[in-house]
Amino acid sequence: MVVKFILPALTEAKGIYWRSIKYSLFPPLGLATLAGQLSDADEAILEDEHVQELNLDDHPDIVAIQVYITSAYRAYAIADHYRRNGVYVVLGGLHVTSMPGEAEMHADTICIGPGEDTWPHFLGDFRKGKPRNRYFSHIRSLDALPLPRRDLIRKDLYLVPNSIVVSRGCPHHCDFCYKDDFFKGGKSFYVQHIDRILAEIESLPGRHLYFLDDHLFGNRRFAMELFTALRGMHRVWQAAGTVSSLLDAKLTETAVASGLGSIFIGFETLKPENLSLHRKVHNNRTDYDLVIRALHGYGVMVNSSFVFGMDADGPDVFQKTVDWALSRGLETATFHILTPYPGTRLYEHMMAEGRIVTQNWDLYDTRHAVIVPRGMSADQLEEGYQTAYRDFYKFSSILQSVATKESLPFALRHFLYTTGWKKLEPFWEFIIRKQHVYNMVPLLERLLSHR
Ligand code: B12
Ligand code: SF4
Repeated sequence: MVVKFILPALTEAKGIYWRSIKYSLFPPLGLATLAGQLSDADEAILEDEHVQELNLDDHPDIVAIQVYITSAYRAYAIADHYRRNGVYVVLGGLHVTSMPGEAEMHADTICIGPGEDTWPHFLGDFRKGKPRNRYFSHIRSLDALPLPRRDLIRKDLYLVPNSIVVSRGCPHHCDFCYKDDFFKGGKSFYVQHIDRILAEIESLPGRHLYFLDDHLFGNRRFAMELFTALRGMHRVWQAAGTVSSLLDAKLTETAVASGLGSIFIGFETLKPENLSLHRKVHNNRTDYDLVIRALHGYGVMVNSSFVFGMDADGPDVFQKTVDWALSRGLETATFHILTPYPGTRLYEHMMAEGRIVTQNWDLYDTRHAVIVPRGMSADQLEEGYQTAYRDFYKFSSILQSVATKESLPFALRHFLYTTGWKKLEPFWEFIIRKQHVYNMVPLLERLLSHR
């Protein structure tokens, strides 16, 4: 049986915000994970539209498509095309889970929730000639999961082929997050066995790892065990954690000793009232400085993330946030406009208040105001968002931020990391076109391991 896995391009990948490096970072790990569950007799094909042209003229037995909210329309068009040609189409992923009624109009089968149990269940039924229209995920365990089929991934097309996920979900319940809806009907935070993780890591070449887990530090015992085991493996790695978890000195020190080079933190907002409004209770505003100082003290770079347009935000939020981030020497920042994803509590809440202005999913890319904000107009919100990006990544701003670093090597590293990420677009374009992006990994490793 021939099974084709497709990751359709996000809207942005075809539009004015296209940044080739952003979409040449991570391979389609979710689909490679599903491919790992095929039998040896099956043939698997994996195509990622962010980095390659799709071949839509083939006729596999099954096409399995991953649907994100901002790739939904593209995914549906691909699905419709294959179905017209008589190919069996299965859709799954985040958007299918939050909008099953919409997705099933474009599929023979939809899978709701994580795919580790629904996908093999579907495959078994398909082989018997009796596939169902819908599969719901109930069993939440990663214990018997085969390794992802990394051989299907064109390693040369990605800067971070060594991305890895060792848990699913998160112990928290922020009201704007996809996770409570996605994992409903079962556990919403679970981890893999350490031995299984180490075996996967052993199989990854080079030193760099990027843990794509929502919250790698979310289960302290597990994280301690993992970081301790990683210590002897000479790796350098990046991941995401929360403010409160990273204040745990023992845990963070163990992470650093095992190769932590930079950490993604969702600070989201500088206003405590916004934090409690959105149930981001594990972020204590008074801890922000403490955690940044501690991480910089260990030589760990901070990739920060902020959301604009929460109810307590006024038109001054953009400048204040940028000024604060620069004064704290944060190495990178991503900014987002508050976006209520269907299925979240935020979505229900905004719907009930009549504040959702469009259901054009292409606009749910966190760059557009799809809600009526409280403290400013939608135009102010979109303009402020653009200004924040421009102001944070101006050369003068980068130098201001770099100047907060206490030693020359840290200042130099900060400069190279930030400019490399945001100021070298033509360079990345060239490297990606020539298919040399993977050759840049040693440089990234050096930047991350330099303390
Ligand atoms: C890597 C990543 C990216 C990469 C995507 C590259 C890629 N190859 O996928 C990049 C950097 C490009 C990216 C961009 C964005 N991202 Co992003 N990203 C992630 C991240 C951190 C990891 C994805 C991953 O690999 N997960 C691990 C694998 C194992 O899980 P999975 O892919 O979901 O697959 C499983 C299931 O979904 C299911 N499944 C999936 N497909 C299918 C298909 C079938 C047939 C079946 C049966 C099952 C199935 O089975 C798989 C195994 O369980 C997630 C967070 C997360 N934890 O998932 C956010 C996340 C997906 N991103 C998110 C967002 C908001 C964005 C941005 C909009 C942010 C921004 N403004 O920049 C942009 C998109 C820009 C745009 N215009 O659309 C949100 C999505 C919200 C939503 N409801 O869609 C998430 C959930 C983060 C969050 N916590 O809010 N992102
Ligand atoms: S901490 Fe992050 S992953 Fe966890 S619920 Fe909040 S936003 Fe989602």
